[in-house]
Amino acid sequence: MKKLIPIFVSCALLCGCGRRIAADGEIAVVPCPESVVAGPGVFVLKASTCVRVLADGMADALQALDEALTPVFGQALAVETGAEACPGTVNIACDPAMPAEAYRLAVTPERIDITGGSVHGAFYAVQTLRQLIPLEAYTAGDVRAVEIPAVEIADKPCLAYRGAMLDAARHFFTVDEVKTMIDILALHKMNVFHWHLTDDQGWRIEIKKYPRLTGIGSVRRRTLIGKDPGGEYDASCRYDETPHGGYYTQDEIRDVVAYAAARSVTVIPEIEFPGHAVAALASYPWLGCTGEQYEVRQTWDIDDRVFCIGRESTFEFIEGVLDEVVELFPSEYIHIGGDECPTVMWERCPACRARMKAEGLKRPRQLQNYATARVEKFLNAHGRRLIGWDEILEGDVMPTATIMSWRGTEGGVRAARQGNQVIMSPAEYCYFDYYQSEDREAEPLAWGGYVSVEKAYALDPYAGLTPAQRSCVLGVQANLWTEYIPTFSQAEYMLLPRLSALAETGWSLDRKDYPDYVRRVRRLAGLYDVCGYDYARHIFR
Ligand code: TNX
Repeated sequence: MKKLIPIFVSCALLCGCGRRIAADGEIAVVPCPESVVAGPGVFVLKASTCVRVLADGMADALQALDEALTPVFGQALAVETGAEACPGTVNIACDPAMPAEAYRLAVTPERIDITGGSVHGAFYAVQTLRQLIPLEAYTAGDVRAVEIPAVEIADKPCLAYRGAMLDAARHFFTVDEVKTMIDILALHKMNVFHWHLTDDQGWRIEIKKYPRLTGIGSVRRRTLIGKDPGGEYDASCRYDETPHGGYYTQDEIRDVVAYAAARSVTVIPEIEFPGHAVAALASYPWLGCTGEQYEVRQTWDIDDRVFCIGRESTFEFIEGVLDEVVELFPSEYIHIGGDECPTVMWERCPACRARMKAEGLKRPRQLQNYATARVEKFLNAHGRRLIGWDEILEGDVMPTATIMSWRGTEGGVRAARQGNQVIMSPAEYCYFDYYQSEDREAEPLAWGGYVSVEKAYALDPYAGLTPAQRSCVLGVQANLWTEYIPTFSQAEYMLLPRLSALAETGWSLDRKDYPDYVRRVRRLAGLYDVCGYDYARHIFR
């Protein structure tokens, strides 16, 4: 990721010379605002224009404005506080009568008025303003003034939860890369970063009580490369023999959480339980049913080696981990995974069988319900709510759990019908680890599947639900699993522009229009270039 910081601007500021950049011809904002009314003329935003802050608590919106304009002018605009808006300035106000994430952005030849329902709304107004700045302003150099087209925008999101997941377990991404992901979410007015921190192939979060999780569990000896043989890991497999590892210290996690909060993004951590557990079991063999010493996994797919549900020590462990997790992450929701958890080890395990008997459980699968319910009680006692993948619906799910529907929308529909809250993330629309063009040969190796931008755009999170059931749908999420995504620039390439399509479902569900989105996203791609994000350029040909 390259950041553009022009070095020539100081001359323009000192001598008052420099160029005035004309407004771009069209107004094109992604995700689509609720209403856009173009007006006559332009506002001329200058390096000398003042920002006037009319409400308390707007610091994050102001910071966002600085970050948007510093690459243009080489410096932030001057800031003053005041009780009233002024002509010739950018005014930032708050109207608590509006929904928290709503905003109005009024650009006239006289001034720019930003009004947020809260700092979040004001932050989103700045994200919209970024898309009104002529793209040339970022590259021209020697910029003294930029024209912003006159427009009146009133906007608010349709869905409360607009998320994306990054799998930092299959491949590790640095704190700076994670922050870039958060920048990308913020640009698209997305408000949840789901951080997949543990899996068979790596444990990535420092837990003080259990230091071997990162001491042992954060490094795998080698990594399967090339095509996944579909679960058969034999001599024909090819490996990158370089150890792969990395983890986030608790200080780094606090830093990321604060960085995200300043961008109106909540970080939801995911700690996988009771499946996808091999890295944890490799660190502490007593967490498994047999006590065997395993290696951190080097291949992909589903693994039979999961947490033992028979022993109390497993619950002591997960509660010890979650104690630290809830300290680090202020989010209301904590994700405990719950997907793809085979029961074969439990079936053979005397402790698990004893647990089934003691709890009156008829099928091994119910051990997962039992374990999930215990973890949920623990989280609730800490004032938090549990999210799990749709597998937690199998058996008796607690009515208070939130379901992330990934195996199609069926799980979500079933959950909503029984009154559970739902986040729609069906693989055929939302899995951005799938190929994004039909010509697989021309693409980097991917998990499989095919999710075009058009398909990503077509997600209807309300399909199959009555109006009453729709209120159970919190929102939508894109998932970036990283088995075959070893670098962050490849992650950007897989995310963009598909993430903008998902963002529009979340923000603009009641006004989606694919041809119009295509027009607007072409313009947004220019901003991706400015930000130095990699993206699937061929989609735009
Ligand atoms: C299924 S989606 C998984 C992941 C894989 C992904 C690959 C889910 C909850 N589990 O462990 O990485 O497929 O697309």
